[in-house]
Amino acid sequence: SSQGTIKDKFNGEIIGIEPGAGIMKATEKAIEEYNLDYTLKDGSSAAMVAALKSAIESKKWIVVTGWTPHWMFARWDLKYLEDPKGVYGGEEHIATIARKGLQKDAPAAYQMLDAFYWQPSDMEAVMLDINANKMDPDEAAQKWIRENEDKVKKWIPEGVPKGNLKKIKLGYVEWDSEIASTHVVKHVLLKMGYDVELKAVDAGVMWTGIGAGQFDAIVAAWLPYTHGDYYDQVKDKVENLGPNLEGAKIGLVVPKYVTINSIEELNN
Ligand code: PBE
Repeated sequence: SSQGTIKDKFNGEIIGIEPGAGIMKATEKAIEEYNLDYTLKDGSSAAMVAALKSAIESKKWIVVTGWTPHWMFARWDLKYLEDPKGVYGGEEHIATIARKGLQKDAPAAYQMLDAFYWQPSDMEAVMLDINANKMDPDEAAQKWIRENEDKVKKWIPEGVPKGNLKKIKLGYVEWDSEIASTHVVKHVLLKMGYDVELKAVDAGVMWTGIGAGQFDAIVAAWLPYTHGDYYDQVKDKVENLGPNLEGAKIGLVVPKYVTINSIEELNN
């Protein structure tokens, strides 16, 4: 029989992350649009990477929900499966979103958040220190700041008052990419003399939280696609400070030794 050869090699599974992530919704859509006879397993970003690592160690086939920037591409030889139907939306950016009123309450912090902009390679360096080099996120962020003084200097406004708000609350999700960015922003704000509180939550809570003004800002908005639905629900209540990183992407990722190249081949 010609049935299931490829699918069996993948055990009929796509290894996902936690349910609220945009990439999970996109993958459910991909399963529908490509008519995939696969189960999307949910779990966590850490469990997904652990599954990928152990599959690679035994050269087994595995397909995971992946994204760029991510340290996994520096660590292993991986590739995106082609997405001819464009279900995963192509290239996008990560935006900074502030609550309304932050500019008045903490003008210097607001300006720093507005100026925050870096390259995928910057984010990857922090991610690699945390995940491959087992560094604490705070330590990795401080190291990056030390090594990139020129970039950081451009984000810190001069002669702008700190304002009445002394503590800045940042919401984020514990995705590797967002752990990196949020900790870097935390340490820049600390350098500026603010107190900073980080709150790790689910994607849904991050978005309702910024909409309700429970967070002062998030630097984890994947737009226009991955978090498009979440953003549409709060966009009138928040201030979009624009991209802090360009060249982001989501999709299905496999080790390079996997011999298929397109999502369409998953059912073969
Ligand atoms: N991610 C990382 C997130 C955005 C950042 C791709 C896992 C998501 O899917 O919502």
